[in-house]
Amino acid sequence: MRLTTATFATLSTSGCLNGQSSSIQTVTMPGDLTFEPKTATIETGETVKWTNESDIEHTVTAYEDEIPDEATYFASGGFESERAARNRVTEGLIAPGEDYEHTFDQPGTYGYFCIPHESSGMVGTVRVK
Ligand SMILES: [Cu+2]
Repeated sequence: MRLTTATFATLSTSGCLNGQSSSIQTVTMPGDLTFEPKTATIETGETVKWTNESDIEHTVTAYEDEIPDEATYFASGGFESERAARNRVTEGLIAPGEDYEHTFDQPGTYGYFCIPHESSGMVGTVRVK
């Protein structure tokens, strides 16, 4: 009993000390045309880092009509609209081993996808509490 409590306290303390790194959540692209986890849940102000662990290129592209009204549009390549991202897809590609980050300042639900593999169901969701 006592040991369990002590262990828990230690974990909590290290969590606080690592405030900087714990505010980044990682979503991977493991190579089977998915985002893992498919739904990532974070706190407002936290950052999601998408890492491409596959050997092919992907994008992270928000669905313009599946993000909160007040939210800033986001897409790998830095596009300001889904249309621009789709029109200039090669500029938004995340190469194998590369990553893309976005910080979420507005709570809500965000839908996004990979342009080349949208038809294969490569879509994901970020829930910002
Ligand atoms: Cu993809």
